[in-house]
Amino acid sequence: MRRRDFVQVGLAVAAHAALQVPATHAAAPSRRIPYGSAVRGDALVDDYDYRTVLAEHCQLVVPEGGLKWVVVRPSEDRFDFYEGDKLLAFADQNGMKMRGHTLIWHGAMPDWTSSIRGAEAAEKAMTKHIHTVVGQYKGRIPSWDVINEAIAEDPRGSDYLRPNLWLENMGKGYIETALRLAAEADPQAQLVINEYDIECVGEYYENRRNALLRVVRDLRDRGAPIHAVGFQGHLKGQYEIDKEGVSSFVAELKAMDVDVLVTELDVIDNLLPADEKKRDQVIAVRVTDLLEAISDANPPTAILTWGITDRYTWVPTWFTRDDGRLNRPLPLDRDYKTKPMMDAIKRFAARA
Ligand code: 9MR
Repeated sequence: MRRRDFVQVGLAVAAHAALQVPATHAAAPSRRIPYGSAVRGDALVDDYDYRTVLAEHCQLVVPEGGLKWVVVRPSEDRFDFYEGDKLLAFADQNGMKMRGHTLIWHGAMPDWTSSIRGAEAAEKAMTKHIHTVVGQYKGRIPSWDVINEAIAEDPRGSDYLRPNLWLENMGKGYIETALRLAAEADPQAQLVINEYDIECVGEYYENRRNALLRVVRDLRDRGAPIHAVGFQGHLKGQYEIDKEGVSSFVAELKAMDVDVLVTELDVIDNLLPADEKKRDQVIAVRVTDLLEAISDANPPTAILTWGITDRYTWVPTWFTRDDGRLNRPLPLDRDYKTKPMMDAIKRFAARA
């Protein structure tokens, strides 16, 4: 990247005034699928090159952590929108849209929530949270991951939902309640159920797709506001995409008038070849296979990767390589150079 192409701006983080980089290619030509990335709030402030590549490549951003309960709800009575506002300011200044992630998830919950007991208290806490957070960004965050990772790890029979605070206290209906609360707070927003491990070949993945279909069908039967399913897309590079399984899953959703999008794409590469060229090729193939399989039935409304550069990724937290080489799960390398994964996404987004 040539720094002199961009106007250096000073940092005045508190006012969120400094996150702007000069106008680039952020505005999406109409009819292409918008591409975006999860963003880390600290790097957004500290790393000029990071801001620049985000502005250059993305039409969408989503906070990797900044809108989770543990950040937004330091205590029962306090809401902290510093991180959300900071990213929204960056998005606004650079002609991007922002997605919201996430309202209801078992992870990243502050300790104080573990004392919530009983259906009434849980619904009260859920109502306050969703009304306040979605309300705060009404008309400004057009798409929300309302429900994240609700499917049981290994769904069987009636045990197809993952245990969490909400299921334990409110029963299965917590999903419908959360969606209705989000729709009340912003009737225009796209409301999404977001899920992982629904893309690859094998019974485990098939069971998880079927459980998710069951949830969506039930919501549709009850007239609940569910607009889209998010494929997180944390692909394990060693597994093939179930192209037929994914297409028929997306077709069944489409028949219920439910869209799909890709929300957290990356390719976990700890078991892929050491050779970087070979590794990058496999990664691009997996990404293309997933995007094609989805689009064969219904093109995704958006494609987001869970980070844009290998410099900032969650993957090594769980999937370091035995050979000591660094992970390469994202579209740009650690020096912000484009990899085949980015080419695959761009080709795809433009074609659609
Ligand atoms: O990438 C995120 C990581 O930095 C956080 O520590 C973690 C807990 O908040 O969440 C990670 O993001 C997860 C996302 O919110 C939901 N799907 C799986 C993602 C990767 O673990």
